[in-house]
Amino acid sequence: MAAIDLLTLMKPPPMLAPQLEAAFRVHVRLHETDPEAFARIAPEVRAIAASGESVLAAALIERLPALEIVSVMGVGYDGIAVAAAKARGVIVTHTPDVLNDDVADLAIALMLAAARQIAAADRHVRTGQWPRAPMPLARKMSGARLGLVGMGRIGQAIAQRATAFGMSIAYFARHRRPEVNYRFAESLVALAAESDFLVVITPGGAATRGLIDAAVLAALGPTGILVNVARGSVVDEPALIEALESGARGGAALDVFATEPNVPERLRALPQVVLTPHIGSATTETRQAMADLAFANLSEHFAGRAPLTPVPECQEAQ
Ligand code: 8YV
Repeated sequence: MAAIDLLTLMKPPPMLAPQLEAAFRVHVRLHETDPEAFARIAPEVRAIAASGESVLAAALIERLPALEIVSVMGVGYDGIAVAAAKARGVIVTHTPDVLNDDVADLAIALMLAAARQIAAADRHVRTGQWPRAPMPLARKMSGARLGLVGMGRIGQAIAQRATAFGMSIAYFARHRRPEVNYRFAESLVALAAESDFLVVITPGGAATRGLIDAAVLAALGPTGILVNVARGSVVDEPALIEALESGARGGAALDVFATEPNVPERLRALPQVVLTPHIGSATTETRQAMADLAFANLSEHFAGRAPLTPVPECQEAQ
């Protein structure tokens, strides 16, 4: 495969870079860093490596006549023009399942952090406030009501963990999932209205843009806690900031944002909000598993076999 040209849309992480370098002629973000050099190699590019946050527009696919496969190291691929890739016979792969545990673990950590005000408590100790005053009382999580927006593989992993906290669980998704026993809410607003914690774990992209809007936040109420471990695009961020600024005491815990890595100053100023920098899958173990699967998809394809984990839209093509 060493003679195969591969373009990366991201700076390849350390667990993926050596595998790619050993197997391909790797062009790291050449379309952005050196458009002239890119124009020379573009007709030869047969593979793309991307991250879950990468953007691959149809226009770039059009410039790559020899492109065969796009391997995303991430479960989300909302930035990839899958329809355009498919129309050209280009297969898109991603890395599902290997990150379910980590993202579900982080969702629970954020729920606890928001309810028990862990970040504020840490600041309370560090800034020497403890001798002057106790922390205000927090909110109990065990036994509370969890509403899940999305009931895919990661949603199910979150629900499984929440069960151990004695939480009652309901969900809303585009389709009811007969294989799970959790209660299906008739609408997102209805789910929000009956939840203490609303956890967002649904794919990003056009279909879910701004799904968590002012009406959903109003239904969640001033003491409800919003947790987002999906994509920033799913939450109407200005509406969330409005709700929090106008007295939502429950708060929010967010791992993803509308325009990463930039987080609005108004959001950062809110003490009842816990913020993490898109770390859902960011453990050494999981990132290695994701890199290995992203690489295996490429190597299987170029060995003449079907890639292991094509995105759903590309599965019938196999
Ligand atoms: C990573 C993600 O941020 O899997 C996803 O969809 O958002 C994350 O796991 C990223 O894709 C790592 O490359």
